[in-house]
Amino acid sequence: MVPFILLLVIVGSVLFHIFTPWYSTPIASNWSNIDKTIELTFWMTGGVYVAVLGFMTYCVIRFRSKEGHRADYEPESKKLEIILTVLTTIGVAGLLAPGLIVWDEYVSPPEDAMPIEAMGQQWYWSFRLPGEDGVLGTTDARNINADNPFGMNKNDPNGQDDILIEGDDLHLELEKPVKFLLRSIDVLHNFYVPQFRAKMDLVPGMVTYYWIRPTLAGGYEILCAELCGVGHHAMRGFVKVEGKEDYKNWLDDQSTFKALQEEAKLENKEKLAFHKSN
Ligand SMILES: [Cu+2]
Repeated sequence: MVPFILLLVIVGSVLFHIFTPWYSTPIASNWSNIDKTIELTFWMTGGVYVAVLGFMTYCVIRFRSKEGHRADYEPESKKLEIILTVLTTIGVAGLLAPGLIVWDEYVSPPEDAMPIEAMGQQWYWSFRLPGEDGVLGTTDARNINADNPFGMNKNDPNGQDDILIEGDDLHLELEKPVKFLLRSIDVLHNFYVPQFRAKMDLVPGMVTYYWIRPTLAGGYEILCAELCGVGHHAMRGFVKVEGKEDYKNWLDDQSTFKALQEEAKLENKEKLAFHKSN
């Protein structure tokens, strides 16, 4: 009965993975290498899994208890230890080495990658794009208030033309490489778009980054992939990958830091006038 159940587990696991209903989403970025490392990990760990269970099945049949037979006592075997050490070393190296190569690519953005800041807080995303100068202005968490939610340094000339997007709606131009700069103003978050095969933690106090080149037009969901409090499940955004023309139209509708500051000033003046007149 035991070997039969073990065999059933092996065959069942393999069949389940062949006919799994949980396929990856279609890939929408240049990171097919990430998929390849996942596949390699899957094949290596899957192979070991089948081999170990197969060996167990064999042992249960081959060495079943018999009247008058006793197991040998062999606490140490140099030969077996060497074989297992070498095999394990090859296996672990095979799992780690491709990942290191892909990681190096992942954090080495091309020169022409446009920086885009994704800012996370409980529990929503906001985005900042460099304006025409192509440079993001500096920020400081101490500057954050209702009129300056990004904590922009008001005196930094590079920040004046920065485009601030407070809705959870980011657009990207097809085939244009982007370097995502990730900033959190409260707790750990993680900027994840499954179709891009890319994610990374946002760590308060530092700026983390990775880059992608969107390769497939369409709308994708942005998820937070790091448990960040009771609203974590609702911390979602939307990214749209589109052609040059549509992207430019969207960009033209967005406001710069300077324009938003002037709006805020005007609003505050109106509020003040309203209070005085009452
Ligand atoms: Cu979260």
